[in-house]
Amino acid sequence: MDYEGFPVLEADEVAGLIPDGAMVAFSGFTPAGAAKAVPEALARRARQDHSAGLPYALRVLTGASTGRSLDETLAQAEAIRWRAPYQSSRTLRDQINRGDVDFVDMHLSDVPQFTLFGFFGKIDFAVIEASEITADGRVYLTNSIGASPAFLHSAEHVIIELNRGQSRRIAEMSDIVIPKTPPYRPAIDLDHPLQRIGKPYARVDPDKVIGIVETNEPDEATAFTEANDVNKAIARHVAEFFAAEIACGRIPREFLPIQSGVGNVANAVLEAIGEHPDLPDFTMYTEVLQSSAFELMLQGRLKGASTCALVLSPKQMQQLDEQHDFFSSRLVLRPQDISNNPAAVRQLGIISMNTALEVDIFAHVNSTHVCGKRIMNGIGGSGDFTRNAYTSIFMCPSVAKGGSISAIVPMCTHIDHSEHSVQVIVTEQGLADLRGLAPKQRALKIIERCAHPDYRDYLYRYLCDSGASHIQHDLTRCFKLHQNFLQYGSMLHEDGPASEIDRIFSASF
Ligand code: 0RQ
Repeated sequence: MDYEGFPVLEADEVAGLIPDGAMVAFSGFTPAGAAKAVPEALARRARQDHSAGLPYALRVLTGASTGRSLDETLAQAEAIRWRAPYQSSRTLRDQINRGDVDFVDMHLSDVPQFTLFGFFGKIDFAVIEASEITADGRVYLTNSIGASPAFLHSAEHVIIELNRGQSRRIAEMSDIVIPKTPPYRPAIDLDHPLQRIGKPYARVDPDKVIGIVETNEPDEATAFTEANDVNKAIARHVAEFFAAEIACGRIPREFLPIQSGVGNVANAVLEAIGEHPDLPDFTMYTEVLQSSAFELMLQGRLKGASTCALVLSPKQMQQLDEQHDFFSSRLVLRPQDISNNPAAVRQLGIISMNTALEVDIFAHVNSTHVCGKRIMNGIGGSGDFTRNAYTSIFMCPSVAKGGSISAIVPMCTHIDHSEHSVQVIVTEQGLADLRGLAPKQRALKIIERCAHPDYRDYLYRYLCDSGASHIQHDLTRCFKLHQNFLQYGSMLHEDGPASEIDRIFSASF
């Protein structure tokens, strides 16, 4: 049997063609549009080979994180040897942190050009989910574009997962372009988030397509919980900040396009922006469009969005299909080198909002490594947006793990975003606008506005006792809070900073 001249294969047949050690590039940017059947078949093959005493593990490349059937299933089968550029799977995370899997944590906008320039080496196979492929090699992608156009271009062999369960009409929202190679690369012609500059399909050389695997599965749903009081407080501070910035003319009256990270804090912030009476209808230029943004679009508050992936509930996906005309004029799906393009971010004046694990008193941000060692997910697109944003914002609860961890620390144990790129910090305690402030003023403001009251005195004293210098640090105890946590399970252990707090803080700054 064939489809448009391409052989139709079973997923297990495809798995049989992919040898141990191969570099496989899968579609997927979050669970949206991720390959599903072939990774599961590869996991089955890995288990069989392992029980026969044979090695089987792959080098796995994707657009970003993926659905459960990709990272989690492959990781459980111990079928991943090397992984880039981002992940959020519990099993894979543990394997990376044990040193069993090599993980390359990188800016998502770089993935397509790393692929095209050969920086990852040879891409042996690309496994790409599509809603349609034509005999002449046009590939219509599904709920994310990610790095799939580059993977289709660069891979030696291509397998298409033709997913009948995904709407074919999503492709009408796609705007796909592969930028030319330097030194012949012109500027990206984007004056507005919704401007279209490409085609609704990606291209593949038909001779490279070794087969089609037919599937019929929706994307795996991402669970969001209702916003809690902490997230609501963070969201309120952000919305109030925007209203004040517009009122004093630092953000134009018509607002600027917003980038918003994924997760519960981001959902709460978008809801708060939507509800704020003084904030105008707005646009987004972002990498993931998630459920709260979709609802705001239905309400008319979100006028339009450029994104790389659609992470919506099954009900919302159905609405998207049923009200196609409404959404197709308001949504553009782009490859990640365009959705996250640092030049476009500067050009369009994007306001970036991302979540931090920890922030230090001088505004360095750690988004990725707990205690500087254990990776959580990866930097993702946060750096693509932060560095060139019109205003860059990082948000997080002031404490984690029931108060045993302070998110505000003297010195971050790993730095993803430096003080030079970070402009505003927000916790449920308040918001610190750091623009134009020297390090000492920054530290005072972050401690006063963002730190949890239980940690404030300790942080003040750390600053004061560290002596005069441009950035005030005491290298003998800058990681004391982290050491306490590692040793005693709490940063505020009685032998640690808590017992020091009774010393009266009386320094002058
Ligand atoms: O742990 O799940 O065991 O309870 O970290 O923290 O508060 O639920 O927040 O889900 O938004 O994740 C930075 C990881 C935040 C995420 C990070 C523990 C905390 C909890 C999760 P539990 P929350 P979130 C767009 C942009 C980088 C990529 C990025 C992320 C868990 O936002 O990966 O921005 N960002 N991409 O208890 C130890 C601390 C901690 C801590 C929180 N200081 N120390 N544990 N936790 N702070 C997306 C893409 O790029 C596709």
